[in-house]
Amino acid sequence: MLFSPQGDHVWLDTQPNSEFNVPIGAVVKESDSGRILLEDDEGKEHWITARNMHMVQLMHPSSVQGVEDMIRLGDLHEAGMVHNLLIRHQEHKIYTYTGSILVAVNPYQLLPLYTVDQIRLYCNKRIGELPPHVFAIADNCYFNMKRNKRDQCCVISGESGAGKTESTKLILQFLAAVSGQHSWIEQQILEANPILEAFGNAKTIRNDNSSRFGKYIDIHFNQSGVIEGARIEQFLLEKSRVCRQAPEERNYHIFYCMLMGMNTEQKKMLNLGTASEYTYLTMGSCTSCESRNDAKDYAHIRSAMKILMFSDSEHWDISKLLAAILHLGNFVIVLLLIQTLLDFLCSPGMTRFELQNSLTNLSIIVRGESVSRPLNVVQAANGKDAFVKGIYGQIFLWIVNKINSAIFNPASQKPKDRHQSIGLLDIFGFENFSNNSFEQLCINIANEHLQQFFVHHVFKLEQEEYIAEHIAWNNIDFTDNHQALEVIALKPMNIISLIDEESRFPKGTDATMLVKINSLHGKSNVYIPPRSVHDTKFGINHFAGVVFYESKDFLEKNRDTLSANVMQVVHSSKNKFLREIFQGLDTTKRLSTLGGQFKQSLEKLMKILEQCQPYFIRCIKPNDYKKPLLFDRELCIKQLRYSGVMETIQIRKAGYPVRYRFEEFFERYRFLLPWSLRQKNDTRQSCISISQAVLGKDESWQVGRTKIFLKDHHDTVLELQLQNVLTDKVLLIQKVMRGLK
Ligand code: AOV
Ligand code: MG
Repeated sequence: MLFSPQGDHVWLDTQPNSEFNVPIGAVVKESDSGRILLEDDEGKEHWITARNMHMVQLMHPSSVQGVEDMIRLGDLHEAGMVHNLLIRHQEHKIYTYTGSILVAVNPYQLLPLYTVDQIRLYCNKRIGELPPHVFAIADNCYFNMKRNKRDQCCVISGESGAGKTESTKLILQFLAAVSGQHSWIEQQILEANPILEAFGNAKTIRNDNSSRFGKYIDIHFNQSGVIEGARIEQFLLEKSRVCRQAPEERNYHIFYCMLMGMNTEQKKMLNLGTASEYTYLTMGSCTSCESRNDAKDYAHIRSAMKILMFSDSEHWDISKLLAAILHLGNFVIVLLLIQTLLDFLCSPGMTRFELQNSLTNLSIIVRGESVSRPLNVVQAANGKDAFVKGIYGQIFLWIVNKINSAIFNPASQKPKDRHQSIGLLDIFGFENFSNNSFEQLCINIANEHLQQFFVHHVFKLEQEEYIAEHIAWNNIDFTDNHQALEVIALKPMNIISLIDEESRFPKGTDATMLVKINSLHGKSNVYIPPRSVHDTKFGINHFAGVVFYESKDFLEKNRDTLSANVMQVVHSSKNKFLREIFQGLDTTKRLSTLGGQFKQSLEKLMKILEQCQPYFIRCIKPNDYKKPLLFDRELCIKQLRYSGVMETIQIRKAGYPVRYRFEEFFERYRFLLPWSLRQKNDTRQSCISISQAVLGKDESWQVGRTKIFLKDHHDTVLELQLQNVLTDKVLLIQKVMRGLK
């Protein structure tokens, strides 16, 4: 390249061989004899002379200005992609398309993008008509549900703190607004969130409001597109957090909210103090969270509960159990007989003797008979924690059921009036902490499943269909995580099933489990065995990187059992609510383990998703410090790379994401057929005529054997034309009618 004049934009490649460093964008600031001064995207200056000129390349104009849809980038490489997101992020343009897939960069600040006016603006617009926005995705979901009479789903992915939950809430807010009724049910669906987040979200080091459970919200619409009801499916709440938190992390929000928000009298009745007084709230040495207002949140939780028909007594019952959990946490087993504590604990309905006995003795059922033996202090403490986790887990399930009973409308399930629905999937994002356990494994497996769903849809199904339809097509390579998923969770003797098998085996330990996994998967490139026989950490090569898991406590967490006598206490407790939340749960008879249940619910979810027309939102976390306007290129490149955005651009650029069967296409767009070409009885030819007339002969749509294949923007053009023609028709009819009068 020749020496560039001032103002030229270039790519600067300073570290060609480092893994996550790609050329950075730069602008020529000065140019004098034989050398130029560059300022790169991060504000750093570089002098370039003839000797290192090979590090510099001219930038394509599309990259200089940035593009709304990455398939329009002239520089179609990682550097181009990350630079595009970076310059847009600096201008608060956090949304960018890749075809119809939305990339959302977390702004970590409130932007004026979500006002009522913005909702109105995005309502009933095709993708590409307005700047990229999460509302545009929501609107297209809604539009396609009505147009295609098909259930839709929105799969929102990204690592912890990337913005999945916020995006989900925004989509819900949009759908509630455009479905147009401003009714009670819409308000109820929206208000389910603060309750679920209070009980299922917590501050972690990655995210001040981290979802510690997965959720799938299915919103049901009637034939006219009005919201009729909804249903929430939950996945695997991280129960261990109730008893233990890592440094700088908190327990579930609800505890802190309750302690900050309850009035003195209520707190006195429950014998409650401040958060710092409770072992279960102070394990992470962090009881407050800068970005949250616990007292204010409590007021919101209370009002949301009222909207979702929680009675005052139900709320009080929950509060009593939450208080009991906090007191139990402070309860040192050797001081078991401290009168005041026990008196308090008895108040929710257990007798002191029963509780003391159940926490300090272990009952096991041997050949139908219960055998009891005393526990040592450590075992008793573990038993207490298991009890507490059990109570909290059951409260959470009870709350989800309660919410569902308010928002679910059985009428929407009638087969005749088959509902149309939009499902929103918001799970816990991929996690890699310094210490990872069974919970992280489950979370990361869920993310593997989602990634596979994405790969399957965007790459596999699409390319298979081109071949089946005889479309001219050059195959695009993509990274498939199918093999990893097979080893971890799908094929016989996969890692999860080995953990499960060992959990069912009474003599199984974390060590024997590791031995089995090593012997079966030691040589696979997905599994990384512990370094020595004394090492208890194993690694898994996930699509988003290698994660090392501490195998200690895996089996206990997976078994997730409560001892028989704790269950006995619960069932004979005088506390009706405690009995109610455990109703139907007999853990001693339960066959399925936690991992087993989770696997089952994930597989069920994948089946539901497969029935839907999917939309994808890829959330990106721009930095690890939760800071606005800070864009860590390396962190972003990593996320773009593992989520397959680069390959997605290639396939979306080359491919045809929109396709119709000829009959469908003709039925919808027949009004666009020029008069001169009508009345032919050949649907295929009519489709071609419509496309030629509306899209142009030279445009890159294609005709397959049974379908017509279009680019995303073709769909937009067709829909806009159709709207115009139909409006013209209405105007014409109105004119004729007026003439007749
Ligand atoms: P996550 O759902 O992807 O993480 P969240 O949606 O909870 O992440 O986002 C984390 C935080 O980022 C939020 O609490 C907001 O402060 C901020 N944020 C995200 N999106 C926006 C936005 N559009 N506008 C303003 N701020 C935003 V996890 O649940 O941890 O995987 O398990
Ligand atoms: Mg979340």
